[in-house]
Parts: sequence; structure tokens; C-alpha cells
Amino acid sequence: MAALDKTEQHAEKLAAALAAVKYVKDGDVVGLGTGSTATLAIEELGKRVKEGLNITAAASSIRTEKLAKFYGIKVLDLGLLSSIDISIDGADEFTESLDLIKGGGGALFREKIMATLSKNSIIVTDSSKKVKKLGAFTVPVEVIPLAYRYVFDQIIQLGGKGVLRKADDQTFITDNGNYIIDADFGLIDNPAQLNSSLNQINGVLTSGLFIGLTSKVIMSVGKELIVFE
Ligand code: ABF
Repeated sequence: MAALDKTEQHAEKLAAALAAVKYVKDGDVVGLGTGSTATLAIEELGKRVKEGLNITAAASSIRTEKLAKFYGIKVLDLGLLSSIDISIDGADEFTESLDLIKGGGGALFREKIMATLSKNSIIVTDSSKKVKKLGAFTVPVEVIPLAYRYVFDQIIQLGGKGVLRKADDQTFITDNGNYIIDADFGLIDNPAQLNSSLNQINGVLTSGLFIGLTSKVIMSVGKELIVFE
């Protein structure tokens, strides 16, 4: 797909976000994701809460929690929830079989818990995220710091090349106090198998491969909305 300019990309993200918010109903517990597209959905939900929509929310990052509260949305502790009615989140890549790579923003663990708890997990994207095969975007792997070198070496054993994520020349630390290794496995033939292999490495908290957790992807292409489910 041709690269989008910033204005076109924002319009696509907004259209997808607004479409996802339409699925939210009174009384829902709503999972709020991270990233610019999910943020547009949170802003819309804030408007609808001001108009009387009665929801409570769980947030996939400290930043998202602050944003939700700023918009007057009541936020619950994700760790105390046994289910979420609907979550709205972004993605870095997705396939038509609804396999995703997420975690570009560093919130992959809470995003994965949120998606796992969600009866309806909706991903909102612009047209640049759709791929035939996952892998052009490197796979984020959240790692307990004291296992960093061991996990780094295990990723090589799995055929990947890992890079420790930095932010402003400092090692990036997740909301959970961990590191992220961005692992390049090239285009991934079997994402479910790779996710399982990564999860079996001692020291890995989770990977950014989301397999079988998504109910639908709403992708906007120009003025058109395409729903994959
Ligand atoms: C989040 O959304 C992350 O998993 C992912 O990195 C990000 C994508 O952000 P954007 O919508 O800004 O492209 O859920």
C-alpha cells in the first residue's frame, strides 16, 4: 500500500477509532489500549461519558490510565478483573487471520492481559498495518532484567536477532520494571509456534505476538472501513 501522509493517516485512525467506540454500550467494562489510534477512541469515549454513557475502564498502561481519568472515565485495577466486556487497542501489524504484532509502545504485557480478559477484543488500525506475514515489524519480547543475557542468547538459538530497546539513550523500562528485546525473526511462517517458543524461555514475561486473542480488526482505507473477523 502506498505510504500515507500524516493527515491521511490520522483520518484513517480516527475513522477506525470512532467505528470501534460504536460497539461500546452502557454498563460495559472497557479495556483501553495504548498508541495513537486507541487514544482517539479514548477521547471519543470521554465525550460519550460526558453525554451520559455509563462505563468503567481498565487501562493497558500508566499513560492510558492518566488519559482516561483526564477524560472523566472511571478506571479499575486491571489486576482485580476477571473479565472485560470490550477492549479497543491498536497494533503494529496484523494478518487476515487476526494474528498481530503489538508492543511497539512497550505496553505489551498489560495489553495481552487486557485482550485475554476481553469478551470482544477490537483492534483499530490504519491501512499501513495490514501484512500478509508478520515480521517486518520486529517482535517485542518483555524480559525480566536479571534474565536479559540468557533470553538474548535464547532468541539467537530460535533464529532471531535481538536488540535491547532504548529510549533517549537509556534502556527502556516497561511499566512492570522490565526490559524489552526487539527481536528480528524475518517474516514469520508460524507465529503461534514462535510465540509458544518465546513464552517457554525462562525470563520472558510475554511476547508481542497476539495469537487467537482478537475478535475483530477495524481497518480504515481512505474513507472506507474494512472489518476483519
Ligand atoms: C498499541 O498500539 C501497541 O501495541 C502498538 O505498538 C500501538 C500502535 O500504535 P498506533 O495506533 O499509534 O499505530 O496497542
